[in-house]
Amino acid sequence: MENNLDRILNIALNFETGAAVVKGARYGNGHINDTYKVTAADGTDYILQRINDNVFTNVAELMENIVGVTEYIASASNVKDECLRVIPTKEGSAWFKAPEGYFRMYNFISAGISIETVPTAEELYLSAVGFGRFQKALDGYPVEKLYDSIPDFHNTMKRYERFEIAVAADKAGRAGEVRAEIDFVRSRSAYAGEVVGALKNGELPLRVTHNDTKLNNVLIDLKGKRPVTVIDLDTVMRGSILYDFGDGVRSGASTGAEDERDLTKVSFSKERYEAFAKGFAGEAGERLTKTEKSRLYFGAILMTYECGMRFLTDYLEGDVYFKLHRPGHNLDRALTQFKLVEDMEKERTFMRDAAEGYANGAR
Ligand code: ADP
Ligand code: GN1
Ligand code: MG
Repeated sequence: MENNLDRILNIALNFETGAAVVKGARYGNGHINDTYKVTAADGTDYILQRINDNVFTNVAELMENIVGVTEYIASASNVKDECLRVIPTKEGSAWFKAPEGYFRMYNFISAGISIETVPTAEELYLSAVGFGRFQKALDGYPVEKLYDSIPDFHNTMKRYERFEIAVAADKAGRAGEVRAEIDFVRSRSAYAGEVVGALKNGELPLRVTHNDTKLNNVLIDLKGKRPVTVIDLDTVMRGSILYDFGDGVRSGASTGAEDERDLTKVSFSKERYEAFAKGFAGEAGERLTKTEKSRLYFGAILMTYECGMRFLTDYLEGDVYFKLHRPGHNLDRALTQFKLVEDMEKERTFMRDAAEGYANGAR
């Protein structure tokens, strides 16, 4: 749903900004929420978001998670300006319910930007350092305080079951044209149970993880060559560290965009994988268990497989989840992910050695 900009400004007036909000525009490239950059009469910028309540069905719990995590991180930081803060409504609530849906406001962090293009190895390294530090920063966070904002978010088994249901139902009448892609997912169904099983039997520990560590969810100061802030905290929940490592690689180590149509431009970059491994495992590696260190690399294959399967499922279900900018967008996205999975499968040894090596401080 496109929200009318006048309404957006009106909604912004309900939040505790220093001065009244006077202008605003759509902002960013997220696939889930509707994001606006708004500016108050005193020149201060804010982020106003309509929360996608189709995806996040319990907004109160979602915002309790985010308030808890942002306050925890800010309390330990000396650069408060660079910390994500929830701006309350004038009534003191963390969200505002308008007829259009649920809205929230954040301080606008201008010290860094979201990289939306294919990153250089150095840029990806910086993003990895950012996500690695985020992981460390939340190490002591009381997990019992966190709600599952999306239950089974990275339960790849459940994702696989839903995929098979979507194939069988074929709601959008598209299954016939994507037989090869359906076969691709089926032929690798064994991936789906690997991490879920290891978490269940205790081989891998549950940690507080971000779960959506894609490149544009960390703001980078390109001039200062440093990560500034990890954003998009909707999915901070219990998870495996493999997910955070994996999604960073998925989104950053491709030579093409996530929705590139020319698949000859899409391949797995070993150089950028190495950069991500160095940054992430270099920051967070020390505290990892032996099993985590040795299986970190598999998170990259799993997250890419899972994400491709989610795009394909959404295509089969008639494009009900991810934001689209053109017809066939979800299928284009699925195809890039499957190409990357194939590439990564040929590089398992290299991937494992690099991630484990950096995690052990031995590379
Ligand atoms: P989505 O869940 O839709 O991905 P995000 O929270 O990631 O939504 O926001 C979308 C984009 O808006 C981000 O990728 C980033 O570019 C920008 N953004 C979000 N929050 C902030 C913020 N506090 N300061 C600056 N930019 C932000
Ligand atoms: C979504 O919200 P955004 O755009 O950062 C999605 C991720 C996917 C990603 C693929 C809550 O991330 O899980 O990996 O798109 N977020 C949610 O680009 O589903
Ligand atoms: Mg985002």
